[in-house]
Amino acid sequence: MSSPIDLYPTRRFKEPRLVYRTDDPAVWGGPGDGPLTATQLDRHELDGFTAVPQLLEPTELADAQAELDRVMQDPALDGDERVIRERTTDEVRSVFDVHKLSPFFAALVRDERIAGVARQILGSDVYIHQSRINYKPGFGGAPFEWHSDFETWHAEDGMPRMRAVSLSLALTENYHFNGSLMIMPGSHQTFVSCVGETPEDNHKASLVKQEIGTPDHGSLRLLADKHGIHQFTGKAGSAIWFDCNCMHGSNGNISPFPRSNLFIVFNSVENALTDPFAAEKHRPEYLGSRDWQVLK
Ligand code: 6CS
Ligand code: FE
Repeated sequence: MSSPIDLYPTRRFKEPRLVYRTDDPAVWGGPGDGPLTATQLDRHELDGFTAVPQLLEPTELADAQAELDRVMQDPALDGDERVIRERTTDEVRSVFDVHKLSPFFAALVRDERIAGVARQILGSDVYIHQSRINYKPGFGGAPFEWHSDFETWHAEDGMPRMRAVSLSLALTENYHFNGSLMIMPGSHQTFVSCVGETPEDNHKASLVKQEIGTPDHGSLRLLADKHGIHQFTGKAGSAIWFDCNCMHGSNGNISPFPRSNLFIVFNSVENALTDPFAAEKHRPEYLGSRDWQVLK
């Protein structure tokens, strides 16, 4: 498979670079294409995210939380590589492929309130690039360092363009003190070319603590000075749509309350993966799907 021209070179130069986003809007569809209004789409283009105060009805939320508990305790997943554990406590940090592991989540991601918005934002049919539960347990859930998801998906998975959007759906309440998501609003317009080559099988380390593909402090300071930092809080059942190139991260969780979110990445069918742009080989299917089906 050959790769198209690399608009976003990363992990290649000795010094970091800031690169303007090229030709890829955050919003590809219009108000007639789905549930979001023109005002919401305009804000999404400017900020790179859209908050939804209540995506799930109470009964749906109760079912989703029961399914979360079932997946987290499923003995069939013992030793499965799709289960990532915290380095120090051995507690579950993430479970990947939840839309394949759970018929409940498989149906949920196809719901018009979810898939319909993804199609509207991306202006095309979509498929699931990656899905996961981020569990962030209480008493020691570790942080996620500042990063752009697109940087990793471009470098390690071969995602050519910025035409992917993520949904983070809160399954427990996200307080400001239990490691909730922070985004720099508007940062999706700038690509930070990161320093450092991709080691072999980098994902085995990066999913516990990302070190390669995290921007240098100077670039982060520039972006934070320009855009500020927004911290999301919300009840269980609330959600955030955010662009693949948003600069984001989250603190550790020393509170007793787990911060568990369902995280689904939708990619446009017109943006399917090619060879990785900065890695020897692409990552496994559960991290960056190549064997996908259009979401119907
Ligand atoms: O590896 C991934 O696909 C995602 N996880 C991490 C920790 N960083 C990049 C991306 O968000
Ligand atoms: Fe991320």
